[in-house]
Amino acid sequence: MQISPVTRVDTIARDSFLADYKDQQIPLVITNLSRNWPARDKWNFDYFCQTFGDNVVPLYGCEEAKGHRHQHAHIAEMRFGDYIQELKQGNNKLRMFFYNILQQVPALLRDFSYPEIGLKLFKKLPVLFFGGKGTKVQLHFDIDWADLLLCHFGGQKRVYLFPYDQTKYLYHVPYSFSGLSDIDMDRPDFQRFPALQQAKGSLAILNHGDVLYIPPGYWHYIIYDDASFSMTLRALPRKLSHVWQLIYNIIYVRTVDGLMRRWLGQPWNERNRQRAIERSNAFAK
Ligand SMILES: O=C(O)CCC(=O)C(=O)O
Repeated sequence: MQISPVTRVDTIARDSFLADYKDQQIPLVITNLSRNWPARDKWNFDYFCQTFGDNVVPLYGCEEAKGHRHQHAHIAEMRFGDYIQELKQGNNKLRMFFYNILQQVPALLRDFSYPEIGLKLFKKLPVLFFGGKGTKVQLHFDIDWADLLLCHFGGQKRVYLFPYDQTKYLYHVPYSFSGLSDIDMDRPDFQRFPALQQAKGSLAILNHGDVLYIPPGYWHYIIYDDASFSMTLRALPRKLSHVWQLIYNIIYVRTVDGLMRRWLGQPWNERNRQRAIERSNAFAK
């Protein structure tokens, strides 16, 4: 596997960002994009507990969904304040995923602004992600083919990134947006998953205040080195081929998978797992 570090800049002009990163589909870490946000000083676990500690939040696991369960179903619900206690005590098996803060806690919107770097950010969908020290988020790409700004807070998080043309090496599970959940990017098992050796990607190490630009369709695998959280802002696709991907993923891929899981359950999942292994192993050298 070839992994290079993602470029880091303090600031970047709109034109350079568009020409050198967005148009070329190259990830970038911008360390000062959130410099003037009140969130940078205010946002931490205690502040969130004061703001929405009593909200009951859906929590997701780190394993793939088994049997008839929908691939994106949550596995538990908890008061947010209790969830944060769990994270502080070392729970790294429960993640908060895609929590829409605009809908749930509009007051938080006053703590940040939408950066002017040439992305037409979709104002209705700033979403939060939380995880405990050691949480790993399986390799996946986002269903909506959006340009993403992952704005990070708290301790360290690492993000492995692979462009979509690396899909063949990444054990993509058919009818899903994920790779096999037992792939561990920190300790890739090349005996079981030999095609991973061919993959070329990059690694971003994020600390408090860093913003990571993730181009559309990029695979990402995330490791929470510390209990921490991020807010992702997104610009929905405008290019026809990307809009088509979004429609295809939402209407066809998700629907077929949902129906087949309900109908067949685990044999459907096993079939897809097996296909992922066969397809990528065919590219192993
Ligand atoms: O940081 C996380 O836990 C997941 C972030 C993610 O997958 C995303 O922003 O698309």
